[in-house]
Amino acid sequence: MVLMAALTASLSRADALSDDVTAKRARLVAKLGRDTLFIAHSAPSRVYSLDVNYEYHQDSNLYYLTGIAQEETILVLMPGNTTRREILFMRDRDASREHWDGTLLSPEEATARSGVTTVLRASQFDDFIAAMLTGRRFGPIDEGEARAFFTALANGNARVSLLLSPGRVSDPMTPEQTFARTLRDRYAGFQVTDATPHLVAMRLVKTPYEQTLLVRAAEISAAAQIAGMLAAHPAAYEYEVKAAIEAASRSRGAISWAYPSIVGSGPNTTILHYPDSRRQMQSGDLLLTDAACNYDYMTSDITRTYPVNGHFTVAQKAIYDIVLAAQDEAFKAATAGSSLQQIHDKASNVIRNGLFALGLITDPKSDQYRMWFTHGTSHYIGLDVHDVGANTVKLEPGMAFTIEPGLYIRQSALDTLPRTPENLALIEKIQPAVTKYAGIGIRIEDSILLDTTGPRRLSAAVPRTIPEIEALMQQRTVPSTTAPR
Ligand SMILES: [Mn+2]
Repeated sequence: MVLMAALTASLSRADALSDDVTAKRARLVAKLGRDTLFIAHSAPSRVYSLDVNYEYHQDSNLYYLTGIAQEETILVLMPGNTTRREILFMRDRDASREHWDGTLLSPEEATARSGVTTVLRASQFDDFIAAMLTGRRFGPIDEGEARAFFTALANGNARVSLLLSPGRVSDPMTPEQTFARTLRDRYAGFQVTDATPHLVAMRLVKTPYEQTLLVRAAEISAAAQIAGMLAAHPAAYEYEVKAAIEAASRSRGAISWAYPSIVGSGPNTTILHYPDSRRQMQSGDLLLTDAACNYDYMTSDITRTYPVNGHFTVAQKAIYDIVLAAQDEAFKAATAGSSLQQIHDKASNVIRNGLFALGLITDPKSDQYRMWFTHGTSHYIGLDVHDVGANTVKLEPGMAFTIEPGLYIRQSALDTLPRTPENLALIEKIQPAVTKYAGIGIRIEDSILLDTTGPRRLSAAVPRTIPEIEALMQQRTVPSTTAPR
């Protein structure tokens, strides 16, 4: 019975993935047009050192369209074809390679997972492209099948659509841009177009299947955050909390972290992406944990900040209350028709007034608050933790994002101000408050799914208010000895 039930559950989940990605491709095909050949490549593997690679992570857009996390995978869409509008190129099977690196998907398995029925070998891809871009048949794609594209090519108005979105500004050329140049050099009769805007628009609104994964990713991450809270105590090291968080995620089936866990105590709470986690915590410290998991390629994003001894100081409470109030106000603004920009504006207003009341700025209407609130309030989440989409997009049900105001009081923020007369006057006025609160960094971050009834706080299970946090911290079993380890 139990085995049967498990098998049925895993089969229906595979069906749900296959149905989801098949529907996504159908929507993309409808946007592309019949004169188009669309190509999406998998992510390359990345070397960690010598012959060791980083854990492989599929390109988000390719995963979005296929559900396939295997290297050397290429998806081709030909919307004008009579029947075979979708073709998948998969890495060639190779028994000796599979002995080292793991089993590769068979064509049947690739079809079952992705719903793409035409599966060819990756080694055939170059010949396939040469045939298509010169109007010749290749395997099952003959002249009748591809007539719409071949006609467009002969008329010089075919399109080859790629995911050309720029990488980081510092990257010279993405592999996709290099590929586009090669195609232009070798073949003619088409224009290269960028399909990225279509993918961005589609990825912004999560499908029902994606929403179930997102909810689960947040549930697991919430349990992990609580495990972190229970592992924190004076004399423990930051890495012990990090290990507790990541163990809780992995043991619940998460693939990995959604981003490297940020676990910083004391002055490290003011470093936005603190990477080290080597410090020994002390009574009186705050601990900031920004950590969440990747569950089946869906990410969440949660941050909590709490006192390692279980009790906030008066100064810590003062800053915490501002950030919490900003988050509450932002949450109220997270409705359909609003935008991430508007959410940020609401949160910023609370932050401005709170900082002014504590003497940390002198003008709540100015940009002074940016010395202490050094990032935005929200970003989309999804396949990527900082998922695609602009902050000005009108929010609608199915969109998912974070709400994460934060304040980071650092003496260096004053020390690095240009010594203008205005700044010198500002420094003189706020230095006492900065001294009082220096070293306090607080961020409160939840993962939000906007559904038809309003914003849902997917990470609500993690204590967030001061009484909730202090109550949970009472449940810790703190070691009685604090001998060095
Ligand atoms: Mn975030």
